[in-house]
Amino acid sequence: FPMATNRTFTMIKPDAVQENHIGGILGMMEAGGFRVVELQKIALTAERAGEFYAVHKERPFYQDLVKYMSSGPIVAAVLEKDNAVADFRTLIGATNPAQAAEGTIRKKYAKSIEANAVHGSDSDENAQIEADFFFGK
Ligand code: DGI
Repeated sequence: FPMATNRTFTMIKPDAVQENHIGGILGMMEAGGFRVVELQKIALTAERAGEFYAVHKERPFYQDLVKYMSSGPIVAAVLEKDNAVADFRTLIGATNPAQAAEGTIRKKYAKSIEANAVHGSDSDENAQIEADFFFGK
């Protein structure tokens, strides 16, 4: 999938989809200056979720994370904005919602460090890998 430094990859995670927050979350992304380039609602099998989070394989929370991310459909998207990766990390806020800043997506929608509403790529390189994972080479 064609990525560049002005693109990032995101997912709206299962609990946020289940609780009808797709529109609210996409709205915060658009209000934050991001344009939706690609969008797909899809259910991940445990195997696919495990593959997506393979970098966390050795972490104690890996099994729980895989189970959670395959517990219901997610929404995957490619977003476009100048300085996309860094600006999007700012918009979503800290991994742990207890530490997420006011006005961030996780502050508003995350329920716990695991069910934290959204994913955002942490580098241009990973944004490319993650976009390819859902939207193909
Ligand atoms: O890039 P982030 O999503 O902000 O955070 P990360 O790459 O460090 O971790 C990926 C996901 O793994 C995170 O969104 C939620 C989950 N996670 C991270 N740390 C913990 C965790 N889940 C649990 N249960 N406990 C943790 O300490």
